[in-house]
Amino acid sequence: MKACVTISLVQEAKGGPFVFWDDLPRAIRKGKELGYAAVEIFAPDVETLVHSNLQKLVAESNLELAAFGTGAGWVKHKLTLSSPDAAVRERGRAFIRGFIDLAKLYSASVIIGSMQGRFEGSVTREQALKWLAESLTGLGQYAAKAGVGILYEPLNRYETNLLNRLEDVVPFVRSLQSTNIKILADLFHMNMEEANVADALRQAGGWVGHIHFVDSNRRPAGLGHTDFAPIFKALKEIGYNGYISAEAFPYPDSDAAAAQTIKAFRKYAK
Ligand code: LER
Ligand code: MN
Repeated sequence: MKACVTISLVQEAKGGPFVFWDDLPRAIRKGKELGYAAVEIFAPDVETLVHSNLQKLVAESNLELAAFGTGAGWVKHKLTLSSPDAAVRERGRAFIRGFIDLAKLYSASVIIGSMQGRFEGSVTREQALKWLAESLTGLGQYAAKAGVGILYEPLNRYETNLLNRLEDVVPFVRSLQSTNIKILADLFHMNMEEANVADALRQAGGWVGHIHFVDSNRRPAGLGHTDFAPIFKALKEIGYNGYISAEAFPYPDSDAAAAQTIKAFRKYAK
């Protein structure tokens, strides 16, 4: 398993659960210094990253770029893949295709979390899931051609009413018949939705493609009441060897949150 840390460059997400904020060079430097193997970047759009010094910063640091988050497609641009408006869905897919093109350059994956959307008004859950599945199928094919992985992230009930538990997400993702879409298991969302986090991970097995490592209260791992021992035991049992990515509030501040998370990583993941 490899330690990873999140960096957000999205102003509209201020107050959200990301460890480092705004200053990309400093975050990469600090992540490296603390012993992280990789970073996960949450950006407002692809253009911001193209015009940043990302390529040079990543090359110099020798850190891997694990994944790009696309949640800004929702929080900033109000795009979802299950919108009743076909034009919004297409703009949502175009937004994500941009990140897939970028991810190819870094051997990174692309996360689809908040852009899954929700059903409301006269739209049924079945209809919204159908639109979501259509979009994910197309994006899966596009990403497969680029050799990029997609990580689908189930969220808790206050963020989506589509799919909240791994047992529901596994058959949904399987039905897409895509070889490169896996599940991002966020331990904060799972703490709220799963009967037993370790069992849910065990049952999802090889579908687990990425972990958001965070405590019950969304503070860094070790500062809440999640019992991580059985969770890491389950991850080892399923042979998970991917990223364990710190996605938590910068509590008490970014540097301390990053230090706390890698301390917890070393305790549990080894
Ligand atoms: C993003 O990874 C996430 O977990 C969502 O809850 C967005 O805040
Ligand atoms: Mn998450």
